Amino acid sequence: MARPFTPTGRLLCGALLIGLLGAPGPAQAQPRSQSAPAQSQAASSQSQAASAQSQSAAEFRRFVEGLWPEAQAAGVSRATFDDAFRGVTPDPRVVALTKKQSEFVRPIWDYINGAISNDRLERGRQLAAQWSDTLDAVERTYGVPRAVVLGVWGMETNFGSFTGSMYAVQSLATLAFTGYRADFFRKELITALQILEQDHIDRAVMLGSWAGAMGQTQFMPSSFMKFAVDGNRDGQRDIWRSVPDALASTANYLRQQGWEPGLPWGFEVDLPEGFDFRNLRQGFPSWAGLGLRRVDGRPMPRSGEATLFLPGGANGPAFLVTANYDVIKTYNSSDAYAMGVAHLGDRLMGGRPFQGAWPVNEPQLDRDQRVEIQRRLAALGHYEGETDGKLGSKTRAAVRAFQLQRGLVADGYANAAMLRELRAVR
Ligand SMILES: [Ca+2]
Repeated sequence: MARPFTPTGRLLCGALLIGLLGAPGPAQAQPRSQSAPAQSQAASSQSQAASAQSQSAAEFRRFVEGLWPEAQAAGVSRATFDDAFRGVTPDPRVVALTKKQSEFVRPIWDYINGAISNDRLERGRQLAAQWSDTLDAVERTYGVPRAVVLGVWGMETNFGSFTGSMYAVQSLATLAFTGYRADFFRKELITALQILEQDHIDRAVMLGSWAGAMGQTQFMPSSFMKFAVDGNRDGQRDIWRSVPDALASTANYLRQQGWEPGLPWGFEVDLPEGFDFRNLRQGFPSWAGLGLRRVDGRPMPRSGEATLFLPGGANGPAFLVTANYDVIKTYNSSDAYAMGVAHLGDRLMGGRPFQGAWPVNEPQLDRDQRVEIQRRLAALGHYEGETDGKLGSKTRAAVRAFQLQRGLVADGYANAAMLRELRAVR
């Protein structure tokens, strides 16, 4: 999930993917500082550690008890509450993962190449065949193509092969307790308790990622409540163990987020010689009129609008993306993730690898340099987002505004050359 990630109704992807993406979220979120227990100078470091641990355990118990009024107000019984927290302590693995994930952002092509391996394609094709009837039904009911549903399933959990083994209540309680986006995770924790209260799933099966994203396609508890459906009509919405439930729930999620049936997410295009990069958003017929061609040789759609997207700059692969691409980004707002979902789905349907050449030999910006680009764009009045070093659509728009103002090729691409341009502004 998702960066400037709006903490409502969104999903989080699996811990592995989040680690690669540097998503979700705020590098600035810090674990709550623990008040140090009084220690004598003579105390050994071992007993200090033990004392800190027991202090922390007591604090955690107070934190859990402090949740009770909220849980009760949400309709959770005391029996469910006690059972949910039985034996639960803060999970140090969760804390470690929150610190790990925002350190490094891989180039989009590295991420996509890593995510779409031959093994994953093979597994995806097998499962697409195995679940073909289910996918037919999902397409008919929700109007979301199987390619996209399979793309999410593959990117989130490698088609159910790594759904996460952490008890969701423990992960969410750890995050809420340590203060990592505490308000968001506290609400998700209360919702997780409601899921147990309503007997949707047993505690022993309520497993997921470090961030509490659960099941085959990694729904947060709030997304489970809003969007999970009973795909196999057995009376349970089991996104953990039932593939039909998980696939139907994912399609329902995408549809409810605004998926427009019949509109592609987008596709790769060839740009004509002398293309004017000041063009950004047009109807498909206008794009065709400007000389853009799909690399797969198929005709341009007759209707619908699309935005030109150049994730590797003017010389890299070019894409036209639609409002449905933005719907994929409600799952996880990273472009690398959304392109991964879209492209994995296309490849599973027989599509070819990207044809354009990524700038693989270009030196990569480090975090300080990415932050500097944002800071300089902000100083010039082009950028109002966070200076977090995460180069997303806001940064791209700011780069583009700067390029247009300076008469540069307006590809919105932030790289070392762009940083040099910004540093040269007097
Ligand atoms: Ca079911």
